[in-house]
Amino acid sequence: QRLVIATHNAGKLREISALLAPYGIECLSAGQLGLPEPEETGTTFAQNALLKAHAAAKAAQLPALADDSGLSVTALGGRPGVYTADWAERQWFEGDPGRDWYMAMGKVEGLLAQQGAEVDRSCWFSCTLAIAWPEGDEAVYEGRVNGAFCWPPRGTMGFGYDPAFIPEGHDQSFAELPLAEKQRISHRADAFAKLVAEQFGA
Ligand code: ITT
Repeated sequence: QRLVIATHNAGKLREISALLAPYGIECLSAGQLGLPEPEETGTTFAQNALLKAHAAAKAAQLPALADDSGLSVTALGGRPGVYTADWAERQWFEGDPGRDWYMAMGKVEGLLAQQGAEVDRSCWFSCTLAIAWPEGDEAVYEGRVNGAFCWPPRGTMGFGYDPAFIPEGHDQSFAELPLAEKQRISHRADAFAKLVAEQFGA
């Protein structure tokens, strides 16, 4: 079975490939196939995940899996949420597109700091996975992990906002915990458990 992983985010691709490894699925990345990156015009995680999955399935004529995810902060009314990637300005590192995650985390911290030292720092990561087939069928799975926003950022592993997120029940950030632990408890792992139960009979 072949599956296109419809993401241009290297951190996500690494985690998704590892989560799929036990199921004997051949993963092809959107980058490897040279698929275009569709504009994320949706206002919900599900809309964006479906948009990316359908675009890739159609272009590659293969089933495709997309991941739309983000960090929601309680005291900020759930922001940045669907706009988590947009809060980081695009940067160009020697010709490679990238984003300034430190700046984006600092923006969250700046807004929290305005609410005073006693501000509620609770937040959660959401992950919505969409799988689409070239014929147009689709399915959606949602996952979540609760935690606290920490400042300054800690750790060098993971990607995106990992250094500023301390999952519930832990003292270390997602960027300090071993990847195996993140893969056990993350929003992505939560959504994956639902996906594999239904799609891969695990
Ligand atoms: P694709 O659309 O190509 O998959 P993207 O980075 O644009 O890549 P999103 O629109 O879903 O993806 O943005 C989600 C952002 O949320 C992502 O760029 C990260 O900064 C953040 N994020 C999601 N999951 C995360 C995780 O496990 N750890 C840290 N940050 C995460």
